[in-house]
Amino acid sequence: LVLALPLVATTASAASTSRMPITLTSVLPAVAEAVPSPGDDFRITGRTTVSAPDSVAGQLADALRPATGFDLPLVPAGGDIDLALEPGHGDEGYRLTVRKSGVDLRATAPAGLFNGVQTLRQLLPAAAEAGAPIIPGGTIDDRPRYAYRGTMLDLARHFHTPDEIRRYIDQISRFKINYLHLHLGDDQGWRIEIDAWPRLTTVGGGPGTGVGGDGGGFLTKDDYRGLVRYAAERFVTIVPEIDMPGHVNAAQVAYPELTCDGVAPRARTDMRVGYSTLCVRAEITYRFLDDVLRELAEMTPGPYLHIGGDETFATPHGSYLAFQRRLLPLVRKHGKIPYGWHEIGQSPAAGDARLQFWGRERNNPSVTSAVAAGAKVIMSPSEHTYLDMKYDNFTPGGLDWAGAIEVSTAYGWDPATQLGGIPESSVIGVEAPLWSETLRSLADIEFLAFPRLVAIAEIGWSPRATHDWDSFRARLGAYGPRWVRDGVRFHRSPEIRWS
Ligand code: TNX
Repeated sequence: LVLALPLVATTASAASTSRMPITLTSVLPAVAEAVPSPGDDFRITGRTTVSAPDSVAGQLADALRPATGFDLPLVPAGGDIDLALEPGHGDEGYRLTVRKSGVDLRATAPAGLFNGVQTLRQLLPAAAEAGAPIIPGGTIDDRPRYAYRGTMLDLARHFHTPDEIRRYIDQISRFKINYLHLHLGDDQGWRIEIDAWPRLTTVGGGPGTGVGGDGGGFLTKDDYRGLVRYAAERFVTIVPEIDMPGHVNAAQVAYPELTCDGVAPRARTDMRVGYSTLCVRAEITYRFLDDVLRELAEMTPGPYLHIGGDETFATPHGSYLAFQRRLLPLVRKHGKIPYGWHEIGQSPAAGDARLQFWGRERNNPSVTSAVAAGAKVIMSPSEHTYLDMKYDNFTPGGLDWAGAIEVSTAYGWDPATQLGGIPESSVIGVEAPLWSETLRSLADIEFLAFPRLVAIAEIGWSPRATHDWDSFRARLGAYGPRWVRDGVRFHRSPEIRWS
């Protein structure tokens, strides 16, 4: 009996989980407002038609067909499921109205329709076999808390292919993540083709350029442009990063003239940080930066160029400030807003730059003064958002310098109050970085990103008042079968009851 009891309890709860009905509030990240109307469920049948602007019609079909098993023909307008643009829903918001007679999705911009489609796909069963194709009745009014909801992928420590990046974009965009920051240069490798400096990639992206000497590779300009386009179709903006003045060993192996003594350093495949620096007093450094930033800006439609600026232990403080005084105006000259790790806030030239706060301290004087002078902040506190940290002592791969981060830790913070000394209005969003020292495959990436990235997505999208751990963990547990369906590897966190 003692043994039987827990077994009975487990069976009962598993059964009740799988029967848990999908409701308007089952969505990840939580919607801002939902008014259920139980009598108004819409049933999709073989005769259901859909209408949508071209920019989202394909996505809609992909979302609805597998969940229903029906063909759902597109009609020019007035379909049973009708997507259309209208004013009043903000840059990314939408209204979804579900009645017995049909479903209306309205948004001001295509990005809002896309977000509504992501919601809609979660309101349907995971697959045609998994339940009746019913959309729960009622109305959702949804919009983001923060305009910037990002994740970062480190291509420098280990290269990841365009195919892997596209699959990652598919998955992150389901949770309304709208920025993908690509860390393209570091001590171990350089991953983006620059015409004016070809050895950056022929040498810096060659075979063996990665932690442990495995991997290597780089994005051609065509690869990069293709990724920008693919991401844009999913309303994700690419943010390219070249980390400077530190984290530049691979560039210096390729071009020894970027060191002060002109001597090529040895190629590095270890995980240490903080030993390399560009030569701040050499003019060639700024010709190099001008070329790199110009070519990056030309192929990047998004507003930001990320210039790194972290862990510059080999650059004396005065040199760091002198360097930023030249670098920050170069970014603006090429028409972009400078974005960097929060250390760039030490520079009086930061102006309206974006600072990515990755610290664990609750107060940072140089961030406070940069914000007072016009800078904005993206919150990536490492003890909550670093996707490369282990979940617990048993996690294969990952690092642990910022502590273990289980799902509840990724969920348990507020971007508005995490960092003191700055007004809430200076925080424009959140980002979860994934450094790749220990990662090789897409499965490695997925395992560390999911489910924690979903916690960060909810912290960034959903209103503060909706944040609730018990609600989040129930919705997350119910999402498991969708990752299984999509072949996404994820951490079956013991904190979550997975269905
Ligand atoms: C710190 S966080 C770094 C990276 C490492 C990472 C590993 C930050 C701005 N810099 O160089 O890859 O730790 O977790």
